[in-house]
Amino acid sequence: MYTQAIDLAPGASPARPEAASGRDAAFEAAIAQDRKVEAQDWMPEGYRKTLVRQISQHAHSEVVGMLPEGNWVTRAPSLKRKAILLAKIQDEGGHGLYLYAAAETLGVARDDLIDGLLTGRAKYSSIFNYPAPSWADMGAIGWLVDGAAIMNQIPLCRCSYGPYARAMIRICKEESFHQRQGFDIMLSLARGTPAQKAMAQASLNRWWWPVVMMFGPSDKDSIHSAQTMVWGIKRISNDDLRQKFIDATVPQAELLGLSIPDPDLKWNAQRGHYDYGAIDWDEFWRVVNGDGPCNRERLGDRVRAHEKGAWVREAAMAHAAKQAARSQQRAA
Ligand code: BYC
Repeated sequence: MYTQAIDLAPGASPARPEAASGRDAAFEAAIAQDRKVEAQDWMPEGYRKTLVRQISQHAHSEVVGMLPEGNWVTRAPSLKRKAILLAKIQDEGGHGLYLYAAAETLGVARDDLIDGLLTGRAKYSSIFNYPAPSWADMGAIGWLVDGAAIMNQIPLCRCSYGPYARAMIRICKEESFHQRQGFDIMLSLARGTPAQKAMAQASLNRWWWPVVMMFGPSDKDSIHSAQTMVWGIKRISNDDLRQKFIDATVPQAELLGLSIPDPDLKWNAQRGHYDYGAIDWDEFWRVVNGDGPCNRERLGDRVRAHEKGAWVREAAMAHAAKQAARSQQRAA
């Protein structure tokens, strides 16, 4: 997918040797005409840095997002559910890889990005710092977390940066399967025994507000939105996406026969949207800043997995070096 990537020294900026004003004009024209900016095109440093930040945070979220579900692979209630869960988790690892590859086209080294995650320098989505203590959480994560992810990611398929937009197209197709498998788990539980239905309701109660927060701070507090919308990276604001998600999800909860834990949730015919209750932004920022229920556990697990995988990386590098030496010998 990323064969358009060019060979750049890590840290090098993909600049074209043109006069500054011409470069700016070409970039501005691409944005104004809604054309894609590609890796080899000149781009303002702020645009490049913003993309590296967002794409790498997104990649980290996919990788950390494997952890709450990984815990349930050995406890899935049937072979079919286990196979589906495994496939979903594997997809998330794949999404992380497409996204790291997309970030690399901007002249950053993957090792630096991963170091940012492991040292706590880089953010990942707040949502993965919540626990998943019951099987119903596998349903709620797929239905709600992947549902929110799709809502946020569909507009990113139209992002102005080509490699990110193209990665998002494939990711969204897979997320759609993830969302449906989650809803299917919730449906089975909601139509099951009273204890199963209660488990589904308890899970919805736990995940609802963290998922509503996942779209990011309200528009008035979003520091990046104004600029990223001008650049065509973000197409729909945090609050507008949150509203679209709530409007789409309420009827799904009704179909499941589950109630959303928000006493202020009600249809507003005048606005044509659901009104919803106040979001606990203190909780959001606590979690974003490292003090959520599972932040330490998630990061600790990632660091341990990285350390345990050192021998695999070393073996792969040694193999690649051997292959390169052999093809050099053959060419000589
Ligand atoms: N968690 O100015 P703002 C998934 C940070 S889905 C943590 O509005 P922006 C998956 C933000 O980074 C999840 N931090 O920022 C699903 C910024 O801090 P910095 C991943 C958050 O970038 C299922 C500050 O708050 N999806 O992977 O314009 C299974 C101010 O915010 C959060 C993506 O990453 C949060 N929830 O908008 C497995 C989608 N929200 O960076 C995996 C791509 C905000 O200045 N990303 N912050 O230190 C985006 O669309 C945007 O980056 C966001 C935030 C909407 C998330």
